[in-house]
Amino acid sequence: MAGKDDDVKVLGVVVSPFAIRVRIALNIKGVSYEYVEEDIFNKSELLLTSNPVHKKVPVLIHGGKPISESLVIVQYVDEVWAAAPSVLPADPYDRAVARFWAAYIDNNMVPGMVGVLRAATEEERAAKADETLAAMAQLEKAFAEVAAKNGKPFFGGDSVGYVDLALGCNLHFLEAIRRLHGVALVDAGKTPLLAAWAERFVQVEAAKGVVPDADDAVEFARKIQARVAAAAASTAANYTDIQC
Ligand SMILES: N[C@@H](CCC(=O)N[C@@H](CS)C(=O)NCC(=O)O)C(=O)O
Ligand SMILES: *[C@@H]1O[C@H](CO)[C@@H](O)[C@H](O)[C@H]1NC(C)=O
Repeated sequence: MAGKDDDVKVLGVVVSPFAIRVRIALNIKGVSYEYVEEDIFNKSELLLTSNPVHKKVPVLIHGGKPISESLVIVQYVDEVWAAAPSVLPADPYDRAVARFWAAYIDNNMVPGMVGVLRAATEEERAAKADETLAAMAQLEKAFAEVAAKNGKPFFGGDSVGYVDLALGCNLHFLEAIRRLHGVALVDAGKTPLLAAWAERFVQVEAAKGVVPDADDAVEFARKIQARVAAAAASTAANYTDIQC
């Protein structure tokens, strides 16, 4: 059996929010790992065999054993490298609340954000932006009720936790949307607490070198938009799309 600290590999894509979560979690824990950049338009055999169900990044391979789904991976990392700092809170109720908000981010905020990028019409884009803003308003409220009320800088308290990872990994795409479409989904006017939180998040040591430049997200978003347009114009019935 592999030791706790050896043989850790992450299959990722530099701009993938989900892969970024996992990499920051490993950095928080001080785990060294091999990072393998995937091409999601031309997936490696290792990715296809490690995550045969979804065929998506990230995959964490620990001692030869693959684990998929970013939020599942982050929990695994928190449990295997259990020494502080913790990513999830210790109290069961607080853990449940953190899981609730992480799920909310993935089920409500992320689809809106991705929808803004993939929208076929400006009308659809505006609707998706509204959907994302509604989710952001909920998250602003959640932050106000927990962290800000106690004077804490992060959802996780004094340091970055589960909800911070779930949300913070999307910031470069939110900035890409602002640059591409002029829509501010986190801004000092509408969500002042989250705007200030976002500035703190990217400064955290564990996030440095992992959170990509918004330019890279812009380039990736353009690639995805070109594919969406090509798919719309195509009559190929077997077209299967890439999700991000
Ligand atoms: N729910 C998954 C989402 C992972 C995901 O969507 N990954 C994208 C990259 S951002 C991907 O690998 N897409 C490839 C595809 O859709 O075939 C997670 O949290 O890990
Ligand atoms: C896909 O990746 C394989 C190696 O994994 C490489 O040999 C091949 O040229 C790539 N194809 C494209 C279209 O990039």
